[in-house]
Amino acid sequence: MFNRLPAASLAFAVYLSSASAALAQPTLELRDYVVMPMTGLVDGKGSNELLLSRVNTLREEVGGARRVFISDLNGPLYILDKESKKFLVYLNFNGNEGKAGIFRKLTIQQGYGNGLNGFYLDPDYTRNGKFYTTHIEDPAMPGSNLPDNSRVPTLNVSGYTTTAAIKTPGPLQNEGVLVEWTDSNPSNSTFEGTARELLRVQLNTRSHPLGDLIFNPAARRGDPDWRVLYLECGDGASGESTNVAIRPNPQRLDNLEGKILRIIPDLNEHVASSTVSENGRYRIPNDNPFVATPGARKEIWAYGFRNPHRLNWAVDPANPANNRLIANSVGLRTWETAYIVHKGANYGYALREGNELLKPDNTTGPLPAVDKIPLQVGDTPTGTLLTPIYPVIQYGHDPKGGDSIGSGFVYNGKMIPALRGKYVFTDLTTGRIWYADYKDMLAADDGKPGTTAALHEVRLLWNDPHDSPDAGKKVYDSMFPIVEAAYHARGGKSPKLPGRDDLVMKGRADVRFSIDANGELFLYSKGDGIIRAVVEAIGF
Ligand SMILES: [Ca+2]
Ligand SMILES: [Ca+2]
Repeated sequence: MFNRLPAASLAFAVYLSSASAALAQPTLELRDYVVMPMTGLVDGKGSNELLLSRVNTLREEVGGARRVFISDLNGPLYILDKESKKFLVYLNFNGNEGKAGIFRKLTIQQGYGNGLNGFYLDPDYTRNGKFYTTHIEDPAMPGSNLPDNSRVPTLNVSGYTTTAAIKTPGPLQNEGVLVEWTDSNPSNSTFEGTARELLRVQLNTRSHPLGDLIFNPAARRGDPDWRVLYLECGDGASGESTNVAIRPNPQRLDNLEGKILRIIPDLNEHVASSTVSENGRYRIPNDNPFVATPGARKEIWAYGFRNPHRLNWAVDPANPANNRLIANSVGLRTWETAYIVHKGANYGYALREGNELLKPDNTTGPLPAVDKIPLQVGDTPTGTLLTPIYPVIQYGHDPKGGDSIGSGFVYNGKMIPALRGKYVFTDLTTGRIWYADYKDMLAADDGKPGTTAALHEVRLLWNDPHDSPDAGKKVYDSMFPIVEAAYHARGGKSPKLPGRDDLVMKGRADVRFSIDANGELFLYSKGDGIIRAVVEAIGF
């Protein structure tokens, strides 16, 4: 297997022989890809300000070759030229007082998911110039909630109006906003065109907001899922609240918190098989599971989640019947989880955490003998009993595991055949990486809470550019020391990495995977603001 490695220096060869045991274990080789423009401060005060760049998504248009789109929660949506490695600001969402961007009430100071939280290109972007974003606003901030184009005159806002926020029971703090953008010339690297607010949702707190969004990459023109948008809304931290007025929000079908939603953003798409939403801005497919349930939000596709902040589609090129939507959801005190998302299914939170019972005091225990959850639409549960659906991946809050699952992908790229059919994912806090065989995940989706996919630890091989030239590549147990070294090399002054960590008190590695249009993997961290490419897999 070692002959797949690039030519090594003498020092590396010596190192390799002493580390050959480590390399016999699954190892991903990384190469630094690009350094994000710094939007944080090396001597920042709050935990968000300390992050050198809150890089949050990397997307590439279908058929794209020369550029990728990269978003930073602090406001910028960039286009990166893949050849020159130059960033151009495509749109800037941060229009806080004195800032040049679009949204006056964008909130970025506190809360991991606050700011420009979600971004996804329409599958037909290259032709129609459409893309979708989610961002978080604090209604208490000064200024209008209408977009300000005074510094972006090519954004035409003449017809723009906001929508009534979809109601959420209980005390409220922020609002999540979904916007459709239409660039009249998608071939250049500047934005010129229009925007439409599609949806606005009330959120109980600044935690677990409206966030990730995705189109089914396997859907083609004419398919029922073509240009149908899946998006997730976290529970606004309602489910862990001791306030009984909001604790059931992830279970209640009359609000959007703790849900995965499915809508048709374009009013002209699937007209015969859908109805126009309450606010008139998008369509709801007729086959959504709760369109006929009185009092239920028709946008809901699945529910009972805490913070399903990363969605991805697992695509099996050999058998499309195996294609699944996967949600990675951050746990409360005990379990990190990945779920296969099924239409209409109840994923249990806040009555379950992982494959255990979650009690009102937020500790977990064994499942009840009769494992049922009542259907609840409004204030009180109904008499209808449902069986909750359990995770296919689960790991515990432990320094060897983590306490905050990041994103994951089933690899379908060309560059690293050894990774095909494997689901690789991160923990945000510890920076640890694992893989599961996708077939094991499908097998664990069996209705049995006790069966989950086997997890395999993944190590990392990386050449620290700040080491002496002959130091060579080293093997790392996790991304944590890699990010830590790069954070300090970029001038970060915090002795520990920014972000909360209740496990080892060293901060957060804050590492996520993303994929380009070819399915090739990238790892990026908010801590050091660096994107790295996965270039090789050894020992898989
Ligand atoms: Ca353009
Ligand atoms: Ca199972």
